[in-house]
Amino acid sequence: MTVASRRQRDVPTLVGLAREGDPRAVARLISLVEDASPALREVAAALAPHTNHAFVVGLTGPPGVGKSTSTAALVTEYRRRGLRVGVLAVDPSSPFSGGALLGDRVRMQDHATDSGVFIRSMASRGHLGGLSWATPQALRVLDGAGCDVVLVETVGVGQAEVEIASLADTTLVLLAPGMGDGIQAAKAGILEVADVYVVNKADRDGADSTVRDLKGMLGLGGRHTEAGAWRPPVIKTVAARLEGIDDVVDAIEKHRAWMESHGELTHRREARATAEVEAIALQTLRDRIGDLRGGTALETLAAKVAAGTLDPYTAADELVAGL
Ligand SMILES: Nc1nc2c(ncn2[C@@H]2O[C@H](COP(=O)(O)OP(=O)(O)OP(=O)(O)O)[C@@H](O)[C@H]2O)c(=O)[nH]1
Ligand SMILES: [Mg+2]
Repeated sequence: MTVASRRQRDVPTLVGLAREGDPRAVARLISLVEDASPALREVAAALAPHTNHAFVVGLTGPPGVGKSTSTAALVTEYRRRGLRVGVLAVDPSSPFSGGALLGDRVRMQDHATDSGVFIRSMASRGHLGGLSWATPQALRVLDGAGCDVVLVETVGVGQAEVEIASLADTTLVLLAPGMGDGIQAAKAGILEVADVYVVNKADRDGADSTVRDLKGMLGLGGRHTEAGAWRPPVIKTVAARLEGIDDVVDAIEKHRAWMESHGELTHRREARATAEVEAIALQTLRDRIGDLRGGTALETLAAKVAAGTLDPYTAADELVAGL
């Protein structure tokens, strides 16, 4: 049996098993995605008919604010509501994947034996933002495996918030008292990406003033102050004691209902798909340009441009015409 035909047998079998909730099949499919396996195309095609069910919730915020604790608490609440939950923890600093984020795993221990929960850590492989390029595909795997909700946790390191927002249906931004969050939040641009604010560690001093600061800032301007816009609520939680977590889930549900009634959910998902298709198409074009005339076409044209015998636009036209 050739490698290709073995793969053809494997992928549909894996997808079938994943759809039945087999955690090993889910893990295997995510590994294929992460490793950019040649089977990626086939995996994507096999999953497509079974996707667009899961609701994606992104959690971001500064280091140590309680994202992992909140993620675990949200899993508990969603399970209480009878939903199947997937968790993707994306660690921007870790060169490891799969078994990384031991601390997070420990926090997830309660859920480790629950067949209604899939937990996966991913490294971001030095990708500029906090998120791995493989995250959208991994989301599809969890979606295809029948998750009703997928929680994506990533640490807020600048660009990551923007990326998580482009990936999630609802984005939670977590803050905690006494982290200078007000100004930090504004600086990081997270006022633009949050659909729901969570002020965690509300058992600590200063939670109320953090809430006040945030509400004050939300009134100052930005997309949320436009007429008819969604107004992000600010919710206090003590994630470590599961306090306020039901309110967070209610807020997510409200945001979802708002998006559905305003066509925003479709809009967000289409924008996400647009970016994804475009990225794949551009990569394909780049690969084909690289292959042109045994890989020498670009080099030859570039030499002419550098020597001043050809202008760059004409060179680019020639390159494109050769595809
Ligand atoms: N007092 C208090 N501590 C909390 C609360 N939630 C989380 N913590 C603690 O805060 C610390 C950090 O929590 P994590 O959930 O690991 O925070 P994180 O945002 O995931 O951290 P990174 O992934 O490292 O950025 C841990 O020691 C938690 O036990 C809370 O509501 N109150
Ligand atoms: Mg964490």
